[in-house]
Amino acid sequence: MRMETLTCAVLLLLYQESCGAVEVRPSANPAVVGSSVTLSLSPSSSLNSGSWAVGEYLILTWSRLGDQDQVAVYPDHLGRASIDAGRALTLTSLSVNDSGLYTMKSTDPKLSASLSLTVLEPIVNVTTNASVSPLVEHRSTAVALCSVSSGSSVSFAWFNSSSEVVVSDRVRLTEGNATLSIVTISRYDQGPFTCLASNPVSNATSDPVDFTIYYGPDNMNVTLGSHTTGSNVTAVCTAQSNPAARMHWTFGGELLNSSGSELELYHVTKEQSGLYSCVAFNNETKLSHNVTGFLQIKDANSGSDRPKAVWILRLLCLAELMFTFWDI
Ligand SMILES: *[C@@H]1O[C@H](CO)[C@@H](O)[C@H](O)[C@H]1NC(C)=O
Ligand SMILES: *[C@@H]1O[C@H](CO)[C@@H](O)[C@H](O)[C@H]1NC(C)=O
Ligand SMILES: *[C@@H]1O[C@H](CO)[C@@H](O)[C@H](O)[C@H]1NC(C)=O
Ligand SMILES: *[C@@H]1O[C@H](CO)[C@@H](O)[C@H](O)[C@H]1NC(C)=O
Ligand SMILES: *[C@@H]1O[C@H](CO)[C@@H](O)[C@H](O)[C@H]1NC(C)=O
Ligand SMILES: *[C@@H]1O[C@H](CO)[C@@H](O)[C@H](O)[C@H]1NC(C)=O
Ligand SMILES: *[C@@H]1O[C@H](CO)[C@@H](O)[C@H](O)[C@H]1NC(C)=O
Ligand SMILES: *[C@@H]1O[C@H](CO)[C@@H](O)[C@H](O)[C@H]1NC(C)=O
Ligand SMILES: *[C@@H]1O[C@H](CO)[C@@H](O)[C@H](O)[C@H]1NC(C)=O
Ligand SMILES: *[C@@H]1O[C@H](CO)[C@@H](O)[C@H](O)[C@H]1NC(C)=O
Ligand SMILES: CC(=O)N[C@H]1CO[C@H](CO)[C@@H](O)[C@@H]1O
Repeated sequence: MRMETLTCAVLLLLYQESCGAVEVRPSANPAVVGSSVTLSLSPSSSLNSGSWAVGEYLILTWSRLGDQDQVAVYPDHLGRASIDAGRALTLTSLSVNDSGLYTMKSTDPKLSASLSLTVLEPIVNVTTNASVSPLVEHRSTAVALCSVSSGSSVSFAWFNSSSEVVVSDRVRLTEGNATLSIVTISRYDQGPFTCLASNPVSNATSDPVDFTIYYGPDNMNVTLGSHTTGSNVTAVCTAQSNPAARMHWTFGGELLNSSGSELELYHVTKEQSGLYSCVAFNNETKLSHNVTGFLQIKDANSGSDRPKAVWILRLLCLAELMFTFWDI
């Protein structure tokens, strides 16, 4: 007898299921609100009498009389709890309050086992509330708050397009990552941003949040180039700006009669050579920026290839002269 107990204890350490030890195996853990869960005993055994309890509260008791099972369900679980021949407990219509430590106690034979069950509410309706008013680059802070209509143990994560938002000196995640703040926003922060809410039983993503960010004008360029007298010149000015910048042109300090990103000059003369400025203004950021370029206008009849050709001709003449000398 003593020897047997010792062997049993050793085996128990090695392998719990020997020596009449049982463990509780849940069909789901965590389980979802509204669903059912079965807490099976492993190995399954037709124990003669015992009880199931959650915390200190009895759920049901059973005992076998002859070949008849007598099961008594306590009022708190009436209609929701049952056991099968293997003494597995099934609970239906689970609520969050069903979370707890479930213990099976058998009195014949003497055995007990327990399991901590968690019941979670699935996530429903992930929404964000973000400011819809436009933001100004380098000046505004963007804030977006994520919330769910229902769901337990929810954790939040934010995505910028498809990559997860990472915290930096500019980007903050607060309130358990539910709130995203971008301080001194930049033009590259327009998103779309989405919030992923998840718990061990479900997950859901919010509608995308797009920020409207006003910026610029900056990174301006102007293309002028080289032209000949009498030709028509089209110069183009570009700027990064949101909303699009309004543009005008100046030449020698004078405002030109041309507004918009394109400057058109017809039948140009040499006097129109010089520095041209394109001035851009963004009416939302109230910022102005300009870029200057040189427009070169040359005489149409004095082609630049002429002098070169003359020199080559002269060299050829010289060579011919030299060859004539050698021949002599
Ligand atoms: C869960 O328990 C709380 C208090 O502990 C109670 O207010 C609530 O009504 C219970 N919910 C359900 C579904 O039993
Ligand atoms: C989702 O949540 C928003 C904000 O909390 C609410 O206005 C809306 O009615 C909810 N929709 C559903 C289907 O629950
Ligand atoms: C977001 O919701 C909170 C309260 O739920 C409200 O105080 C806040 O003004 C809302 N923010 C925006 C940008 O709508
Ligand atoms: C917030 O998100 C970070 C990853 O960006 C994660 O490491 C952290 O555990 C999250 N915090 C909470 C409270 O979920
Ligand atoms: C969002 O993604 C863009 C493009 O990768 C990046 O430039 C920007 O810094 C990101 N913003 C935030 C707040 O993660
Ligand atoms: C979201 O839930 C689906 C199943 O509904 C699962 O396949 C996926 O891995 C989950 N994603 C995350 C990020 O938890
Ligand atoms: C310049 O523009 C004028 C007016 O649009 C046009 O009549 C003329 O043919 C153009 N000249 C050249 C060289 O394209
Ligand atoms: C400015 O251009 C418009 C049409 O493009 C023309 O009607 C107007 O006479 C021009 N004004 C001057 C001062 O050249
Ligand atoms: C800026 O100009 C646009 C049109 O170019 C106009 O729709 C907008 O109302 C203007 N904004 C301000 C602040 O004047
Ligand atoms: C261009 O910008 C400079 C300063 O950045 C300013 O001094 C100058 O007056 C501007 N020129 C025009 C034509 O607006
Ligand atoms: C399209 C283009 O040429 N962009 C250039 C405009 O000028 C800035 C500098 O002011 C350059 O960085 C851009 O590449």
